[in-house]
Amino acid sequence: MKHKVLALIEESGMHYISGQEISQKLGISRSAVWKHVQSLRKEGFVIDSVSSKGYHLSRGSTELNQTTLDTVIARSNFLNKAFFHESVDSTNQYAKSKAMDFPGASFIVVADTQSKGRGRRGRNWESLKNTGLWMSLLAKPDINPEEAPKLTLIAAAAMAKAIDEVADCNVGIKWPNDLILNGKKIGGILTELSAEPGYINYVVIGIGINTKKREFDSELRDKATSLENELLDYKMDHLRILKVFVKHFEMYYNQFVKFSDIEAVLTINREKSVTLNRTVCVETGGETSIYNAIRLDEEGRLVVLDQAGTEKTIFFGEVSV
Ligand code: BT5
Repeated sequence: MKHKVLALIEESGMHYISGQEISQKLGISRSAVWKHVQSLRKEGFVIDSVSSKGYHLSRGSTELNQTTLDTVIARSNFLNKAFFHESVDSTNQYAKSKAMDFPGASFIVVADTQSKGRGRRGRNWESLKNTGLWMSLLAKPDINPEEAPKLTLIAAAAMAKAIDEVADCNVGIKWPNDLILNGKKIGGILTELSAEPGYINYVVIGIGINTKKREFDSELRDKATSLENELLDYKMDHLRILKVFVKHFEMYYNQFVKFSDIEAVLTINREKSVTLNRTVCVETGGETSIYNAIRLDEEGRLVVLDQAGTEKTIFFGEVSV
């Protein structure tokens, strides 16, 4: 309930919101509202109160923790639950372990560090403490399992847009799951599926974004970067990125799940693509071939031309440019 009180105070922005209005909206007494406000103040939120006007948030927290994550959830029409941890093996793994405990629920998992962060095909994802945003969404969309790769494109579009807005930059997308800034990787997406023929039990969409200024070790030095490394004026703020991401993600997700519409998502993926109109190496089934990437089709698949000029459609695979 505390985070719902906070969400209402935050939503009123520059204006004050009365204790009466909060108590009516949430169905709790005014003294309960007061107690929640006191508890939020103890957590560092600076909430002014003026007797004739009500409450106003003069300094919110920029820290991502269970309380602030709950505030994000309180505003969401898609997520029902949030888990914040200082450390987990992998947020994807943690989400999967909770999948059956909350039937019908969609939720988010965030951690400060992951001891076994994973990329695709069992690769390692470096996730040192407080150097990036490490998160997973678990959802149970009523779609055909074959449609699930589109969720990666939705996440890529929503996160690229969120970072652009928050950090004032222009993030590129390397089809299908890499986020690129100034030619280097700032983030990646790992979508995992539990499904039966024609039915999705759940899907986990894991996203890692490097935010803090840092040196990467030898293996990553030439290919990885972070927002603070690339953007002089940017100061790490995971909470803002997450809020804006969730807003975009749920809009695209609802449009997709309810109306099978990913037009806006495809437009963003096309506009931001660092893959199209380039020569690409595509690795599928252990074989690597060189193509020219020419477009993303209406299903979000990569259409390429082989050396002989024949069109091929790539459903998934490892693409390097
Ligand atoms: C990805 O895989 O790019 C998907 C990464 C998903 C990570 C998130 S973090 C939250 C959630 N929980 C998890 O356990 N995973 C998800 P892929 O395209 O396979 O790229 C993996 C490759 O990226 C590695 O082999 C490294 O070369 C490189 N890499 C590893 N850590 C990196 C980092 N922090 N930043 C940039 N590149 C990295």
